Amino acid sequence: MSNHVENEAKGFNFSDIKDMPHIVKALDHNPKIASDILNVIGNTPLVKLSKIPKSENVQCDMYAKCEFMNPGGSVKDRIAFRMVQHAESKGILIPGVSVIIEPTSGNTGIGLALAAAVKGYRCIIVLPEKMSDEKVNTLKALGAEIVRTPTEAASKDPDSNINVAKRLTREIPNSVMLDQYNNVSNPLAHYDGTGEEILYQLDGHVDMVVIGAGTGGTISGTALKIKERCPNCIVVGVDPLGSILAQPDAVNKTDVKFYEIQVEGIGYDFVPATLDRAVVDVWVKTDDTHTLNMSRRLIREEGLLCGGSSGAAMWAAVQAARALQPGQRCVVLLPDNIRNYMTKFISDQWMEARNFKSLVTNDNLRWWHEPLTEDMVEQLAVTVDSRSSPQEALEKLRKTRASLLFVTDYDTGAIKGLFTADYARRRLTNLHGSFNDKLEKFTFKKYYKVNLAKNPPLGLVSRMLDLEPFVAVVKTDETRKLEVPVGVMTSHDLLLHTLDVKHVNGK
Ligand code: P1T
Repeated sequence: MSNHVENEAKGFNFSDIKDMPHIVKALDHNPKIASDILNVIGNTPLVKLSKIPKSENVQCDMYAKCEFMNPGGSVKDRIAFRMVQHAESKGILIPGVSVIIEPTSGNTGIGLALAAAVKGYRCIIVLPEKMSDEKVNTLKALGAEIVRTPTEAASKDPDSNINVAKRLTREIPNSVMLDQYNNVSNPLAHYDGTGEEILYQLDGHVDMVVIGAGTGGTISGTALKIKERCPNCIVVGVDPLGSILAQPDAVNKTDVKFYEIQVEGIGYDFVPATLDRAVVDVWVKTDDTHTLNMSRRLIREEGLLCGGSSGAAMWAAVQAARALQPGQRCVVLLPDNIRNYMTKFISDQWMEARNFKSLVTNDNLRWWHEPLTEDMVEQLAVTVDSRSSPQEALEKLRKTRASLLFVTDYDTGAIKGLFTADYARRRLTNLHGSFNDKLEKFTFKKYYKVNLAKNPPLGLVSRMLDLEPFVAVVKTDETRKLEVPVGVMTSHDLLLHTLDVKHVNGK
């Protein structure tokens, strides 16, 4: 059997969607017993929202489509199962023989790994470093193999998850990339499933739907179906700052480049074939702070155990739904579940360390709000130039007895990341690294950092130390307009300072 990338070029038109082959589940009942877990996908609850609409002055009725209640934990179970069913029906996928390979931000991967576990496929999931370890652990538990790619790689780069998956598909015998970005089964799953269900649940009466866009399959398929029966329904697309999916119009003037999107699953630097921008009436741009705080409110106030992109959709829905009248109906789709983010936005420390939430007060400790100053940093920075080898870096770490090295760019002096013994060990033991690799591969980028120019409170340093054993201290070099290393703070350094030097009584 030859290797296969489904729909390498876009092989469909959205205008033909009505005439494509359809699979619609019974909407009015669930069978008493499901033949396997894949047949439980879909038919998710629609839940009326109460507290948030009221406190945000929304007059219309708001409903949450709870996609996080799918068996794999997300809306993407629908398309994973549908793509597998379709490929099997065409003889492209053969259980026990074919290898499923897919680039994903994780949830499509979980859906595919679920199908692969039930049906007996080897499954390789290619996902950027940014995506949570919780997703990776779920994937591994389902038996998938994981390949991680650099978050900063643009979709066109050879190192992007899409291009790495394509390369693996060429190299691994009997492999198939179902390609959610070009596969018509992606929007079709929502046209037949999500859209049909919402119409059924609201007796054919929908005035607005608000849906985030990644591949665009959810918004395109759902909205095309709903507009067939409710032509006046307003379709609101949700796109994070820094992404280019929203069409340029007045609403998007706020778009910024180089914005690091923490929210997983939505936003891209290219427009996938599975996104029908013509079906979207309005785009709302979202930022991480509003988004993640809204996800926390959905959990805390409405009891909906959802993920980050759900907060983006809800925040956008609140803005858009203020235009609706009492009695009108707005549906907001909540794509994935809390489990994916237990160590991320669910954690107060994680939110505070990134400034998404203000620092918790700790009135018992007088030093909590005092700023960290340069003289408090006892472990001064040791640097290693980015052209060095991992072996040289390790040698330097050993000789200087530093906790870590700052890896700096040879030409500019800019900080590229950290070299730590712990990350070097993990690279070698768990990530197939070798000391013949470039230092880049051994450079740890997800570290916690404070800039002295911003007068970081010691409490913030302490909250960061709850998450990682080291906090990198930097300052801004005004002439070169770049951050330069100062040193490192550990719990030991913080305690020494706060107990001995400042407040001898321990407070
Ligand atoms: O791909 P789309 O149908 O537009 O759904 C967007 C989306 C929203 N929220 C979350 C949490 C998601 O995971 C996604 C899309 N996810 C993938 C593209 C993926 O590979 O998992």
